[in-house]
Amino acid sequence: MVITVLSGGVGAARLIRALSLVMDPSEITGVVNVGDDLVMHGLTICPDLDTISYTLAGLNNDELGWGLAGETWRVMDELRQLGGAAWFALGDRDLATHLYRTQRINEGATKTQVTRELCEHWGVRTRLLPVTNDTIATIFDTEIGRLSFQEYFVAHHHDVVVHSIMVQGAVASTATDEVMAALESCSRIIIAPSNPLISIDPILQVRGVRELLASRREDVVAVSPIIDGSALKGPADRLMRELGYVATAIGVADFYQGLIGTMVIDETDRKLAGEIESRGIKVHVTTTIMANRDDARRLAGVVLA
Ligand code: FO1
Repeated sequence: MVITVLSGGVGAARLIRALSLVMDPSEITGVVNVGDDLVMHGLTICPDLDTISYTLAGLNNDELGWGLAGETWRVMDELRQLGGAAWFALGDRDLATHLYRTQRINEGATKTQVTRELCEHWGVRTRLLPVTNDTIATIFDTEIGRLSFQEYFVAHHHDVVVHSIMVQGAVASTATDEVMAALESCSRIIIAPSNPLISIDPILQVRGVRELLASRREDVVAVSPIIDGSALKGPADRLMRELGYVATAIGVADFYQGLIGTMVIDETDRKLAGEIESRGIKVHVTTTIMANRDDARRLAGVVLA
């Protein structure tokens, strides 16, 4: 079976790693959010693509949840002493990735090409595709004004009230040919347990993606990132409440209404299954927290069943 996974960062990385336990990793394509991408110190940084590729290569920093294992911070320490912008921490090893990507982009390569080169270098067999090679940027209108993604997420620790979210550039963007071909030809599309509003929505807003999913609705399976009313990591539950959704698997089902045929929810949320099914969505209940390899295998099995 060939599958495509719509992916944010950590939640998607773990799901793809789980799927790789039960199927050939080269039959998985990750279509990855680039709405968090930024240019800092002149370097092009793609946090979600890097989180997934580092995780699949076994190089990820588990403690931080981003960046590389065994990281050192000498460049950032020096930069801080100079009074430079060090709030978005780029580790010494991680910097090499951004330097390489930026060099290749300056030479005329696309993010798609650079991602392929990096994955080949790290021995990642899953195909990772940025959803678009156009520039899109997730922007927050908040109680303290307009913030870029990383200003909201890192500088303000996602602890300000959000009034609305926009994906700048999305209307004029197009999904790459590789992305559209993967979405059209795979036997199943999986929406990873990533934040629906800030990780998956920017992918859906890229021209062509939403319509494609709607036309293949019966083949689309979403894994809920909200368990018992909370997100495992990050601000998904808070943002859903602030933007008028119920912060449960039901809110997730409402957000994906018309795009998915099946939803996988956690055991803890079994009581919500009937209400989700009443929206015309099939429900599978299992342990969605991947605390060990057995959990990961079980979830992967359910998603592929
Ligand atoms: N997250 C933080 O909380 N603090 C940081 O300083 C930080 C730096 C950083 C550098 C490179 C990178 O790829 C990711 C980084 N992240 C950092 C994580 C990132 O902000 C978020 O995980 C994603 O954008 C949300 O998916």
